[in-house]
Amino acid sequence: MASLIEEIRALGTQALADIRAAASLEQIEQVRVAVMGRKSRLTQLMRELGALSEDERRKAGMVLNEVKDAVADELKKRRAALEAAARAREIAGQSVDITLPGRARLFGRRHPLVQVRRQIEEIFISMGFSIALGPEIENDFHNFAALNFPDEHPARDMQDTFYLPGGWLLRTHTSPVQIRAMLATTPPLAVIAPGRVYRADADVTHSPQFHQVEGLLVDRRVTLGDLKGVLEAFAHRMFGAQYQTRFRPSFFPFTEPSAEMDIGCVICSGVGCRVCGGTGWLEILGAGMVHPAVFENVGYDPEKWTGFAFGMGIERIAMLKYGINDIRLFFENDKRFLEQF
Ligand code: FA5
Repeated sequence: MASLIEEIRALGTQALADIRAAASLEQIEQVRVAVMGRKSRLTQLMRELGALSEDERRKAGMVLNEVKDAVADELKKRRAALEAAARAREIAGQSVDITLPGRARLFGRRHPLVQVRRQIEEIFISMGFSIALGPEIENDFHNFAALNFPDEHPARDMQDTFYLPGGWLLRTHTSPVQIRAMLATTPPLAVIAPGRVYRADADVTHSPQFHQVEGLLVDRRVTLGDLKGVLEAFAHRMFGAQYQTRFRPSFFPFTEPSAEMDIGCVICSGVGCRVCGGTGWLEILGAGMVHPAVFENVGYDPEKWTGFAFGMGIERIAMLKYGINDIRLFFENDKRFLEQF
């Protein structure tokens, strides 16, 4: 009998040691089965109690119950401790390392032509011009006739027109927006018209589809001096005040007199290089005083109203500003090119 109680106590001591030594939830479950399971020695001893005398059964039963309670208690404590440790490890594994450098985000950019167009718009808007728009598919009246291009006049050959069926054409310049703006309102007015235009023309500085910005100002007693002042201010803001400008006589059917404006070569600063053909000057736009015939075509009295107009290629301005030598770069969507702006 004494040896039975000793065995029970020894089993208990061993079980408690095994429980404390369990290092994981799996191990603690193995220990539980080993010490309390149906096939364990403790369970077997429980069954064997029946064979003892009543007195012995009571004494041994008491010890057995004590040991079982202690073992169950220890199992519960150890399991709770292991679960807490496992949870702590899981949380530690999930923690955010705030010292890691962030992942760089890729940002898109505005196309260089859009950037230049917006700069041009901002400059003229700051001078009081507003933006006017017109369709890319035009008729002969707006693109040519109202702009004083006579029928069969060779001036039409200056602009290699894409004709469409039904008398339509792809506008060859933004000047038709002048006509639309004047037909839509009464003077005074000051508008710029940015937009896409088309010509059957392609080499390193000419593209079949390109962009222009038109300008038109109509008021009383507008002079060539006003035109020069506005365009010079524009050139200085666009390229920098260090560049000189000059006006050369030119011809457009819709302006009289007509001029082309040059700025000092942005590459060689006027010394003469390949880009400016050795002249030291770069042409940046066409301009002139609105031809009286154009005013008549839109119902404005040329005795009462005067005005100036100008037109420039956005690609050309962008190429000069950024030193780009091939117009096709704007349209190839090569990221290495576009990322530079
Ligand atoms: C005109 O188109 C006139 N409408 C400009 C104007 C407006 C003059 C108002 C007077 C008053 P021009 O054909 O020169 O003019 O074209 C103007 C600019 O467009 C040129 O200086 C050039 O920079 C640009 N350009 C012309 N053709 C192309 C092309 N195929 N590709 C890229 N840019 C072009």
